[in-house]
Formats: sequence, structure tokens, C-alpha cells
Amino acid sequence: MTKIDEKLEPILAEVLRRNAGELEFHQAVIEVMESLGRVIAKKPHYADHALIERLCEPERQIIFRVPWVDDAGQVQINRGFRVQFNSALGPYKGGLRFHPSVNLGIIKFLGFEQIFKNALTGLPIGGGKGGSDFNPRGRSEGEIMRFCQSFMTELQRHLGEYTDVPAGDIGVGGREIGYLFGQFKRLTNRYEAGVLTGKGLVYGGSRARTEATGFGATYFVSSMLATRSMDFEGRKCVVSGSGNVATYTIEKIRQFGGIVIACSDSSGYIIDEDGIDLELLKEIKQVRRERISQYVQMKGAGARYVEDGSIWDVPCEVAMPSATQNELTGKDASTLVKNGVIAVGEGANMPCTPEAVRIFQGAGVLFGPGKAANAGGVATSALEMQQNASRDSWSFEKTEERLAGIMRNIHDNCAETAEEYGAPGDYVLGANIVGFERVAAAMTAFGVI
Ligand code: NDP
Ligand code: 2IT
Repeated sequence: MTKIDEKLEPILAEVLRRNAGELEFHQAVIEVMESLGRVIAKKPHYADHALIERLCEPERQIIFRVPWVDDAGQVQINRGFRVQFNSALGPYKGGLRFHPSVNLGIIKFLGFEQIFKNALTGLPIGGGKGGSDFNPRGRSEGEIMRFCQSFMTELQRHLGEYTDVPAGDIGVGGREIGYLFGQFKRLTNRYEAGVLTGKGLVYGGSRARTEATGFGATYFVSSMLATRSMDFEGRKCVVSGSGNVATYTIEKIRQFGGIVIACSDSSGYIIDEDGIDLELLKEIKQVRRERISQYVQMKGAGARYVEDGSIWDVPCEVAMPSATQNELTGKDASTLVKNGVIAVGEGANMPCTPEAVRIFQGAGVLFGPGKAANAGGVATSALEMQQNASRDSWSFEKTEERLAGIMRNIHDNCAETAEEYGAPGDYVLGANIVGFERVAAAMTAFGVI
């Protein structure tokens, strides 16, 4: 661990103590604290009025019961969460995750990251996150719909286009947002389009929102490569996951001339040296909602499925972890470095362990942290809110152009700030400082609240 500034040490100790056992939240806070020493050395007033303590304490945390009836007529109970972390820059904004691993600590880590990420976009959005320990795997359409309706029945009282605006994350895509929006509209009797993002195009969604996170992450890596006069052309890439973020990362890398040779789900990974067949991948994952192992059966010759082991054993020049937190360990990072990786961009939130990040940075690998690299999703959500507010609908080209510009700005702001603070090329430091300073300036203006 990088040494924590001595002024920040007691603050961190207190955060760890009062949030005991929430390991992912601790990990996210420690990483930011490691960057803040340099800020308060230059701008000591940011340590005044317990600003950093307040930043680490969510404004509001909601936990609720979600009862629903399964297809067999049995009553099921899940737990719902919404952590409204920080509203200094705008309404709480951040996705909903439906996955059996969800607990309060995971939602808090995601909400905390979201504060800085959203600030980095330069758009007026605060930070929040929510979800449930509901497992959508193997559930019927009807079960998914009834779960979403029950979840929204409770959550709706906490939402609003000026209050809190959820979107998707793991296990929550266009289908779920449709059920959630339908129930919100029915309960409130208001067509408040800006209350959720990631909506379908026919009812207020934005073009390019589906693609935005993966496209944006690829733009970010492209900007990092450009600092060393390199690009994606002809480079072998590995993208973990095969959900929303992974799929559109693969699509944009292909547009940029790169070759994605492997992707995965939580059961295993596939290798296709010809380059992953994107149309086949979409058919399997988006249309049939099946497992990635199906790819090999449908593609035939050339592709291989590996059930055990790590996707990071596959040699590549660009690695884009796009599945989940802590999926890429120190050991994986060492393997990637040994195999010649030149750039790593986090499509997922916190997919690389702290040890992995240190190994990449120590080896001079370009490393784009999630809060910067995957900010294109939430940025385009803010563009969706803009379109809803003005009752307008933009073309794909216009929206993607805005996204590309935002990603370029995030990259340049992080790079310039890292340099200004004496650590050129350290995008982790740059992202934490840019995000922090924007939020801290607004919090300071508001006084002690
Ligand atoms: P999806 O649900 O669409 O896809 C998730 C993918 O990751 C699936 O392939 C899934 O495999 C795999 N996965 C999930 N959990 C695990 C696990 N515990 N171990 C191994 N693999 C796992 O989610 P998204 O693509 O939307 O999200 C992926 C990541 O990107 C998350 O970290 C999310 O927070 C982040 N993110 C998402 C944004 C968005 O706009 N959607 C924006 C910014 C970040 P399986 O089907 O087997 O579970
Ligand atoms: O982690 C994230 O940034 C998201 N899941 C997207 C959030 C959003 O509000 O679009």
C-alpha cells in the first residue's frame, strides 16, 4: 500500500472501523486516500470542516424488503439497496446491480467510486448505487418482471429526476429498466422520463447509451495508446465478461482495427484466434440469453472453450477487464506483463486488485482506472437526461460524438493533473484528484451539510 498521509490516517482508520467487514468499500476508500495526500499538501483547506470524513459517509442508505411470487407460487424474499452517496454536483446517479453477491459493502464501494466518476464526466450528476441480491439466472420473464415491479414499488418513493436517477449495471439491462420504468409510471401517474436511464428508444432512451460504456472505455484506451504514438490497429486484445460492457468494447476495438481473441462469463472463457465473431456473440448472449460455452458449438472449428483457469493467461497487448470487481489479481497481472501487455483499461468497476494495479504501474504499462475509463456509460446517461429534459432525441452520430469528446476530456484532465501533481502517466492519481477537487469545491461552497 502507498503510504497514507498522516493527516488522513486517523480519518481512514475511522472509516474502516465504522464500516467493519465491508472489504470492497475499504478497498475503494483506501485507493482514493492514497491519492489525497498530495492534494491536501497543496490545498490544506480541503482537510478542513471534516470534508473528507463527510465525503466517506453516504448522505442516505436505504435497505428494504423485496417480496415476490415465483412461478411455482412460492413467496421469495430479497433485499434491496439504494445508497445515495453524494449530491454535491447533481441528483444521485448510478446503476442498479442484481446479483447474488450484492451486499451493502459492495453497493457502498460502487456508490463511492461513482461520486468521482460522475464528477470526472463534467456533467451535473451526483453519486449513488443500488441493487439487490436477487439472482436473475434461470428466472423466467414473468419472475423477472414481478421482481422488478416489487423492487420499484418500494424504491419509487426515493427517486425523481431531480432526486435520484438509477440505471443498469450487472444483471440489469434494457428489459429490466423497461419493467422498472413501467412500474414507476404506474405508481406515480407521472411520465417522468428522466427518472431512469438506459431506457428503450421508443420511451425516452438515448441512442448510443447501450454501447456507451464499452465504446467509451475503448476511446479511453485509444487516448492512452496515443500518448505513446500507438493505436489498436492489428493488436491482440482480451476482454473479460460477455455482458453489456464487454460486448461493445469488443465492437469498438474491432472498429479500431484491433482483434479481440478472448472473452468470458463466470463459468469459463473462449478463445478464437480469428477474432471473436460479434454477431454470434450477440445472438448467444442478447437474443438467446445463453452461456458463452455455446459459442464454440455454434462457431465450430477455430474456437476453444476453457472451463478452469484465468482468461488473463491468454497472451495479449491490450487487456480490458469488463466483468466484475477483483477479477484480475496480482498473479494475473504478472502473467500479462510477462506476456507483453502494453495497456490495461478497466471496463468494469475495480476489476484489478490493488496488487495488480501496482504491478502494471511498476512495469510501465498504461493503466486506465475504472472511474475514468468506464465513465462513458454514466456520461451518456446524463446525455439521456438532457434529451429527456428538453423533450428531444439526438442522432446516434451526435450522441457518439459527444461521448467521444467527453472521454477525450476525461483522459486529458487525468493526464494533465497527474503531471501537475508530480506523477506523469499515473491515471489513478489523476482521476482521483480531478474527481475529488470538483466534488470538494461544491461541498465547500455549501458549508457543513
Ligand atoms: P452484465 O450483467 O451485462 O454482464 C456481466 C458480465 O460479467 C457477464 O458476462 C457475467 O457473467 C460476468 N460476471 C458477473 N459477475 C461475475 C463474477 N462474479 N465472476 C465472473 N464473471 C462475472 O453487466 P455489465 O456489462 O453492465 O457490467 C460489467 C461491469 O461493468 C461491472 O463491474 C459494472 O459495474 C461495470 N459497469 C457497467 C456499466 C454499464 O453501463 N452497464 C457502466 C460502468 C461500469 P455471468 O453471466 O456468468 O454472470
Ligand atoms: O457503473 C456505472 O457507471 C454504471 N453502471 C452506469 C450508471 C448510470 O447511471 O448510467
